Formats: sequence, structure tokens, C-alpha cells
Amino acid sequence: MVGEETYWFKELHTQDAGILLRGKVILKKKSKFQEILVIENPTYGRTLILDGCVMTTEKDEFFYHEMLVHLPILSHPNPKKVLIIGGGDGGALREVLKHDIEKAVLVELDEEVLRVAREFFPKLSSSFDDKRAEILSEEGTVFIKGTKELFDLIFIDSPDPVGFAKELFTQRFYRRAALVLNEGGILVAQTESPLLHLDLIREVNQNLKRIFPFVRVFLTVVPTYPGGLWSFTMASKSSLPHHPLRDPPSDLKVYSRETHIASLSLPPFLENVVA
Ligand code: SPD
Repeated sequence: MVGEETYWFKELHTQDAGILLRGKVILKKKSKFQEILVIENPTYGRTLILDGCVMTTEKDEFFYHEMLVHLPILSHPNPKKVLIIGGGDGGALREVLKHDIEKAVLVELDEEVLRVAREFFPKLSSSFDDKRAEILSEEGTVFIKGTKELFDLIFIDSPDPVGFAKELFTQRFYRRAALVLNEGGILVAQTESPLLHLDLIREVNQNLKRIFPFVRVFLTVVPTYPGGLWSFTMASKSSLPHHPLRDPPSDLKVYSRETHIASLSLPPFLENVVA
């Protein structure tokens, strides 16, 4: 299969709809935790697929990583220490390091994903070599329980809530994460598709509101993800501004002052669920 030029990858997003990508298989292997597949698709470029789900493609990853990171980080008055749970491809870390922060700790469960990112996704994973970055391979839940450090932002850049990732969407996990946030800290999670996973977004929202008085959902598009429209949820014990507090880094493709404000403006079908 590796080297096969015309392999058709199929991911079902529901029982009867999904995405098809044809391409050359670059790598297929099983890690301790999951199946890792890398294909080269002429339209979306190199694509990382974990357990049959598209995680990132070279062509559209910036929609996800820029919006996940810059909107929350520019909502914090003075971010210095950042924690990323998951995010083993390095895309979120790359965006975090565009800011004047002192330290970013990335905690990825699967060290094989870190290795694959280093070898096949250098545009994302070159962030691993930044002096401010600390890369750990362990379970996020275990790290959060054991760490003595406090963070200004915690990004939960997880896969879908299936298998080992399910815990990262629970109230129990959010309570523990809240304990390692500095005063005024912000927790941010990827929270799936408003079109296909509205119940999950509602549940995460309710769970976070039991812990944090300020919770906001914001949106981006990710063409290769289920439903195409994607949500993030951020939460804090301090109020969250509606606009960025500083100028963004200069080399961005989708995040701007305008898209920041627009992304926080929710369509009624979603606003009704999280208001
Ligand atoms: N359905 C795919 C959801 C994946 C969300 N996380 C992607 C990680 C990219 N850094």
C-alpha cells in the first residue's frame, strides 16, 4: 500500500456522508495508540490521518491552527506561559510561538505522532526546535494532575471525542485544567462541527459554565473536517473581550482583527444552543 499512487482514502462523517481523498500513500503504521496514515493528495497536499480521521492537511491547516490560537491568545492581556494538550503535528505550537511568550509546553500522548510530524510535516513541526518549546510525550490528563506549573492559556488540540480523547471533553478534565490556570487564564478547546455535533457543543458549553463564568464559542471553516464549519470554545474566570487586545503577528492568512470579531458572531442556530 505504501507508495500506491491511486489509493482512495474515505472518512465517513455520518453513516452516509464523508470525504474522499485520492493520493499516494507515504506512510501507514500502527502506533501504541492508533493507526497513522500519511497521504499526498494533489488538492490538499500532505495529509495526516489518525484512526481514519483527517487531522491536518497542508492546504487548509491554517484555518484551524490560526483561529484556534490567535483569537484566545489575543484575548489575554499578557500571556507568558502556554500549555498545549495534543497538537502533536506542531501546528498550534507554531502559531503560539509567533507571540512574545516565555514558554510553551506541548503534551502529546503519542510519541509516534511527534516523530511522523517531524519527518513528514516540517512546516508545522519545526516549532518543536524553538528554545521556548518543551515537547513531552505523555497523557494530557496525567500531566495536568501532576504539574506544579501554572499557565496563562491551555489549548486542547485534541482529536474527536472517541477512545482515549473522550476524557478531554469532560467536566472532570476541565476542573483539573482550571487548577493549573493562572488568574485570568483562558482554556480553549476544539469542539467539533456545529452542523454535525451540536449536542456535543451544548454539553461542553454547559460543563464549562459550571466552572468558568465566561464561556465563548467561536468559529472557523476547515474544508476537510466533518461539516466544513468548525467550532472552538474558550472559557475563563475573567471576562473575555470581544476584540483583540493587541496587533496580530503579521504573516497570517486567515486571522485578523476583523475575522476575530466575525468569528465570535454566531449564527442563530448555534447562539441559541450556547447562550
Ligand atoms: N475531525 C478531526 C478533528 C481534529 C481536531 N484536531 C486536529 C489537530 C490538528 N492539530
